[in-house]
Amino acid sequence: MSSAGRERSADLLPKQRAAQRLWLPRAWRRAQNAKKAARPELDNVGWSVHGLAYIVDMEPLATRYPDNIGRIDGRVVSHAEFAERYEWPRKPTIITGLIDNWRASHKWDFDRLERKYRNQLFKCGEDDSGCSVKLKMKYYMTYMFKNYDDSPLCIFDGSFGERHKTKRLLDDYVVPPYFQDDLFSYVSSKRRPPYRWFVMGPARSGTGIHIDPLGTSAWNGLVKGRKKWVLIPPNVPKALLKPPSEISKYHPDEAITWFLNVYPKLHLETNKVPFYECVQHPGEIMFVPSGWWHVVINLDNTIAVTQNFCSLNNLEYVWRKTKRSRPKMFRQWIEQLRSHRPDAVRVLDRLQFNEESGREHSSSSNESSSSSSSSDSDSSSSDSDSESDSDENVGHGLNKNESQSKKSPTAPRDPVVTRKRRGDCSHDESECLCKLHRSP
Ligand SMILES: O=C(O)CCC(=O)C(=O)O
Ligand SMILES: [Fe+2]
Repeated sequence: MSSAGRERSADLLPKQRAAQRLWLPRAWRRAQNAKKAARPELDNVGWSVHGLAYIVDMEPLATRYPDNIGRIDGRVVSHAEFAERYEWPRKPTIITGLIDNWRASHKWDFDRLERKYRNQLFKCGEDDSGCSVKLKMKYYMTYMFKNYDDSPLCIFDGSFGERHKTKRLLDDYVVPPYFQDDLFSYVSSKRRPPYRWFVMGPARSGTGIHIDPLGTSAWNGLVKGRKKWVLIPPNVPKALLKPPSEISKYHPDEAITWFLNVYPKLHLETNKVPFYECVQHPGEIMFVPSGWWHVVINLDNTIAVTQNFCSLNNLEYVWRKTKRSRPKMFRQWIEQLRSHRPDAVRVLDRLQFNEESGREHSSSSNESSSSSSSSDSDSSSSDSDSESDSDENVGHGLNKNESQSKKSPTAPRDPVVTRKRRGDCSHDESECLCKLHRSP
């Protein structure tokens, strides 16, 4: 049966109707098993405990608030200009004009994907012991099109590019030219952290508030549907961004909880927490710079691909995070960079020098005392806390951020702060939302 049982029964021939009667319960059982494994805490109450599918209209999220994020045409803006205007100053933006040329723009529709990958397993969660929870594409599609869950299961598959039967998806998109130089490609494949994900999910699913892991930046190319994004500068304390615990008993870390409870407050207090927000449309690529908080909710059934990377422009942040949380990988990686990338060596030498000369101590006193970032290992933070140590080019407001001086991507940053912070995410695998814990 095609199209994941999406046809109305009245349109079906009797034979097809019989097939659907058998098919739906099986697909449903498989999805129930996956849901049970991925979120056992919902076993007693069910996945639609708040009835959000019936009471939340997603359209106001799409239309009520104006986009305040800039867009650039990826066919017109050169790599050097992108680095200078966005990557180096860590300014989020949406890139248009590149996805039209991807094969995915015509190959990744729901029916075609279902036909081509119908029996392939895709990861849509993790169980208590950190093992992947997977569903065949055909079952996931049925679930996606028919669910009424508050915060539905979402495919977030970080190993599609490694599996024989799904790696063909790699041929359907092109890493945007701005992001092709990934210094993590010098990490051995055994140790390299997951870095690319195939993402598919229905309305109300999404990704709760987090910072991407290891100081990496990310791009997220949307092929189908719409995603609503909010991006908040690195220096904003986590405490201002978390849903109140009494409200979010069942779905504390889910994007929908954030949009229903925290987002309206941010709008009332825009002077307290500056942020970007926008609706990403099909064909658009979001650029998320290192350290930025972000939260994403799907407004429709969506298909996207996202990759994280380390470039010369965010090496400083990645260096700091990786050194601390992946020491073995770090040593091996730096060795490789030193032998193959003289351009990176200049940056590494400066970081090393600053660390050894103790510069990090001189600036740690600048830390905002209001920061709560240092105090916990919040499950909703992907890679630690907010970056409150004032080393950022990012100002306290977006306007300041926008008017940052334009430095050349290779100009030295000073001072480089490598102060150790308390409470970096302990990466408790059972809780953390970060991409590392969505590993294959
Ligand atoms: O749900 C999404 O598409 C956003 C994904 C995201 O932020 C991430 O993968 O780190
Ligand atoms: Fe992210």
